[in-house]
Amino acid sequence: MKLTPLAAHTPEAVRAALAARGWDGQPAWFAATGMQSLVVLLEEITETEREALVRWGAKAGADVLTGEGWALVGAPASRLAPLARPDRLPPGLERLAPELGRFLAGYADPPRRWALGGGVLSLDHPVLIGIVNVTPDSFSDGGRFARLDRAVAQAERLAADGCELLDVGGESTRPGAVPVPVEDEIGRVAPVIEQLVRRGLGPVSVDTRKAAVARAALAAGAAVVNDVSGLAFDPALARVVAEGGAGVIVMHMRGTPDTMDSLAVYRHVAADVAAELGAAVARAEAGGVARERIVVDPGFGFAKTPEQNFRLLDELATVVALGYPVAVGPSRKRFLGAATGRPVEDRDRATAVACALAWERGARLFRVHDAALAREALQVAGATTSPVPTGVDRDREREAPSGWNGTSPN
Ligand code: PMM
Repeated sequence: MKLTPLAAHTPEAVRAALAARGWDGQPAWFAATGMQSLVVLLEEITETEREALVRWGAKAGADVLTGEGWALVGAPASRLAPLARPDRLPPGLERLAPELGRFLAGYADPPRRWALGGGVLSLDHPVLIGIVNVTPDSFSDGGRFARLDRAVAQAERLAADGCELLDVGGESTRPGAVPVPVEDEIGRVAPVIEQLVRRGLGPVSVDTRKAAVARAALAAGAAVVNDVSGLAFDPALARVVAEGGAGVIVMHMRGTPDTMDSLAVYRHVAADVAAELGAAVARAEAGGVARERIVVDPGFGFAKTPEQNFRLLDELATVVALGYPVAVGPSRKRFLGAATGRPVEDRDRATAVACALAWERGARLFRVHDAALAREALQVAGATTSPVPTGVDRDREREAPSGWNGTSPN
């Protein structure tokens, strides 16, 4: 007998082992994803539900750890799947099916496209978002690109270095930054957006929390609104995005740039951020924004201590499990300085590493100041871990009539 432990952090090793033994791509992929071990934390459960889970766990061979009002359930995805099917659900666990079904469906078939205003971005590879700051006081570029021509030159360099979206921001969100009146913010971003679109450097996103700025930016040709407040700052913004047919990035933060540092208190940072992003997504959808237009961002550096940022980076899967494409913006941030001791102008290598780690954990879009280094790191990461494994026809797989993940609640 010969024993070989296989890598189990992605389905790839199992899929390849099955394919090498004659399995077709599609069933091999199904079996491999079904074998992946998952852990879910259930909270606010009743005593009856807890007892039903323990009974089910003993029968199904799943690990169930419980306490008052909570349970941790660990099992291969294929074993969890019946819990998401109303017809196969053990009595007493009816409340579990819808949410578990949503999670498993998104896990088995993560979003691979993002619909922007006027087009679609494929997420089968790492997508770089280049930062074009037109603030005179941005913490990381000192306002060097405030002038229109410099903003255009910066955008050209970012596009040449592989950025597929350019993010234009006219208001600094660092702690203590002076708020910018709407008219000034429009005056900064709209001419730059217009120029970038005219020169074919787009698509372009606007980094703003304000409906009036977003409206002007969309009129100038922007295809995306990137809101660091997660649609909490301006209640009118979601509707502007919806009516403009734009894409949206809803980022997690708490409070305002002035108050956020005092709000960095979490019970479990990844779980709390995911829950609060869930509320942000609900605001977007309530405003009429279509699901396929929404990207979520955990908001590195916003209302988080360095330690919390690193926990969040490591536990990004909890945010990915919301089922929306995930963008991250670790670029040059303080937590990278905390780990490396490097000043803000020397954090692009650390940024590139953080992006590669985030890709491996499921992020698909990367907002960066320097695209060249991040692109290289992501090329290596993307070549190592791909959401579309070689030898699998994902379109055919999507049409599969059955499988462990035939659990979609829809
Ligand atoms: N960070 C900043 C500004 N906008 N948007 C998104 N989606 N994610 C981020 O992490 C983010 C952002 C702050 O950094 P900057 O002032 O250097 O642009």
